[in-house]
Amino acid sequence: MQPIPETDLILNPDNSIYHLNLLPEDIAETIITVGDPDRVGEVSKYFDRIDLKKGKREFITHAGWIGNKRVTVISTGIGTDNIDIVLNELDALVNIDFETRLIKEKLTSLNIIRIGTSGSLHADIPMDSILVSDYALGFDALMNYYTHHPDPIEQELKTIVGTHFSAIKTVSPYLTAGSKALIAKIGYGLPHGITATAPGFYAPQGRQVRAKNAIPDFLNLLQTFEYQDQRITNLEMETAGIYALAKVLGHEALSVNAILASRAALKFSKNPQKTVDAAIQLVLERL
Ligand code: R1P
Repeated sequence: MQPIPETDLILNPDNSIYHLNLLPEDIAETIITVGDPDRVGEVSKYFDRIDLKKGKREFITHAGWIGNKRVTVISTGIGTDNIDIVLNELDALVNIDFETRLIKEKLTSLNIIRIGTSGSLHADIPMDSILVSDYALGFDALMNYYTHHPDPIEQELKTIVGTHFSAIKTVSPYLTAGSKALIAKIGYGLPHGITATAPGFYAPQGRQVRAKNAIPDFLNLLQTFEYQDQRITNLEMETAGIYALAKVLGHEALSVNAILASRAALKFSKNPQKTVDAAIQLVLERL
């Protein structure tokens, strides 16, 4: 095995990983990710003890304890391009020996739980509800750059989804399941479905403001997809990258979505902070 060159795995002078600015001992095996850097403190304020606060760019990290459990919360910023950085660097922190630059013989599997905000696609998913992603469907291009192997169920769903969205020529949507263990532990009793991950906020999520939308039917296509008991429930910008890269790297991942917008009712939440806080408390109680 050849050491990973310093151009492929960049470390800072203090041996911390390049973007996250973290040392291997800084992170727990349970990681909460949030998009908004300001949400990190909204999570860690519920920790019994905080023993680390670090950050660089949009990647703010707090680590601490809830009872006997060590937990890390980190912000990813927006989009699956940032997820590429966060997932690879979290993985390197546990699975690469920074001294030898070799992959460790014994690999560590992290539990990665996203607490994000999202818009629902259907009138029966109420505003301010908390929804769990059984699957994530990526309309971004991140996974074109990685070798990944959908399991038979993922492949079947992916093929059916591909036919439904065949009018969209620019991408071939990728589909990955969330961690069954984390869904059972944290997601029980909550509405659930397929989360669509978009590579932008406006036209890529079917919004029309001033720039003309090239796929005016996109929202309707999302809303009308149905296969067996699965439908696309909500839209956001990170979950597909998290699910797919976690799977490639051997980690467990779950996405919990605070529903702040209803694309069916054309309304936005009157109390988004309260809904996000409810999602945070629910996840922390069930960890
Ligand atoms: C867009 O406003 C951002 O909000 C959603 C989207 O996925 C995107 O990141 O999630 P977060 O609130 O977790 O950032």
